[in-house]
Amino acid sequence: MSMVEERRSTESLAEVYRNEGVVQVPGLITGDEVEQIRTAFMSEVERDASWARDKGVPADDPLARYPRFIHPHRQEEMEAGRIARRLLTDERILSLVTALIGPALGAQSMFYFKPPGARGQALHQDNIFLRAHPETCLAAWIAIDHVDAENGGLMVVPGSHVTEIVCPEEADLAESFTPDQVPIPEGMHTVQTKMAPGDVLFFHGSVVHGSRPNSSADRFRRSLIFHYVPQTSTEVASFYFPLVHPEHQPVEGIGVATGGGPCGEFGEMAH
Ligand SMILES: O=C(O)CCC(=O)C(=O)O
Repeated sequence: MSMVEERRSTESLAEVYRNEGVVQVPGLITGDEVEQIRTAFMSEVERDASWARDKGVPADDPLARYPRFIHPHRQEEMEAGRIARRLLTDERILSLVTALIGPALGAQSMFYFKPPGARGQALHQDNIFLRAHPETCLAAWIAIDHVDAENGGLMVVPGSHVTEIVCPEEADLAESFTPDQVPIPEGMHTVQTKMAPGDVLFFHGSVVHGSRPNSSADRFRRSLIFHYVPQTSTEVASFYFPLVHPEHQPVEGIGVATGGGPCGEFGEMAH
């Protein structure tokens, strides 16, 4: 079965997710909302992006002017932050998240601008960072532009959700702005996603995924990304606290994952 699900029944989405660890839902967010998100984040990054700098990005790198925003939902003083906060617990997204992993908590928001010429992000698995235990995390990757191979759309390895977390090797820094890369699991292969604005790609915390550079002349590849963890998690890495409850209730009983995890201190930073 294809990971792009045209039929909108929740059962069929959940079945694709169970089999592949990844499922793409077309048109979940409306064109007007996408436009509002794009405008709010662009005006914010063009106003002041100094707080969002990624480590080790040189001043002449396209990502220096357009750094990704980490946890914008915590910055309610800016319009982009209020939008991220609202969408993190939006019913359309959350009901699918719940169908895939059960009742969930918001753990992270991110916005990638990925302008023309920007490097991508080497293949990785998200739960090495979030360390949600005993289950895993789930990403909801919302396309804000048309994304494809040329502008560095996401690549995923369907089926890799059943693999363990693998400790990363060194990535090629000419292609990736992050330094770590995991290999493609044996017998599996990457699939290049193709998404339209408003499509949402949901994927499991063990799914190997990443992206190549934006090699287009003039096409941004913007995406708003959320990460969720099951409410039944007993541990999550400290970087993701405070977790966001869908009804904005206090979150109790989830501990901070300690001890560095199997591959060292990946849980103390964004990914
Ligand atoms: O959008 C990308 O290029 C990478 C994003 C990613 O890896 C993630 O959301 O975990």
